[in-house]
Amino acid sequence: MSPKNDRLVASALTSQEMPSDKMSELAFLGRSNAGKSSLINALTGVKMAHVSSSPGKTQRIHFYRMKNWYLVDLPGYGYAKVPKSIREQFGQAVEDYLTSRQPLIGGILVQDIRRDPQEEELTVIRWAYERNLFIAIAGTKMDRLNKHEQKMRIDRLQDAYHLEIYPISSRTKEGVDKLRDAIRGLGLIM
Ligand SMILES: Nc1nc2c(ncn2[C@@H]2O[C@H](COP(=O)(O)OP(=O)(O)OP(=O)(O)O)[C@@H](O)[C@H]2O)c(=O)[nH]1
Ligand SMILES: [Mg+2]
Repeated sequence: MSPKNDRLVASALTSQEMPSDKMSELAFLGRSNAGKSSLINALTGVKMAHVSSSPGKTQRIHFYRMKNWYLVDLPGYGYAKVPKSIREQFGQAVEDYLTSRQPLIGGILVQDIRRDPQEEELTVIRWAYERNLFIAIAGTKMDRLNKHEQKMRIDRLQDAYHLEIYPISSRTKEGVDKLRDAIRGLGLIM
């Protein structure tokens, strides 16, 4: 196993394949290509999640061991080029995970700051509310916008979600510290 994967403890599709020690889990989820894996690597300072050169590569639920929790990288939804049968299989796995996984305490919904929320994002938020899970929005790829556009997009997502928006660039590391602090605020030690 390569050093970057030392923390990967499970790549699961079914609950039987997931860790059974009941340590808290925080999930990173969002549309394919939104920048989940890049954000995970920027937050942890470890190149542990695979950054896709072509989107739709994360097709299993990956569990990475942190000090007192598991960081969970969920497959990105909404990527058309992944065959439908596979898409449905991991779509179901993600839904099962988010709606019934007991150690799950919350999610970071990762979304390209330039995009508006769609049906899938709102569904995810509803699941989180139904279970009283922590949820925050990480608006990625801020480096793609100028200052004026950045402000417009942050305001827009704030209005759409009514949740805390963490504007982020995994490329320049802007905003990464602030999100890391929020995660620490949940009692999760990086
Ligand atoms: N400019 C810029 N590009 C980014 C940023 N974050 C991610 N990217 C790029 O966006 C593409 C997708 O990034 P990933 O981190 O693999 O996205 P993902 O959400 O994990 O994608 P899937 O695993 O396919 O669902 C890659 O080409 C990244 O280099 C960012 O903050 N700024
Ligand atoms: Mg990924």
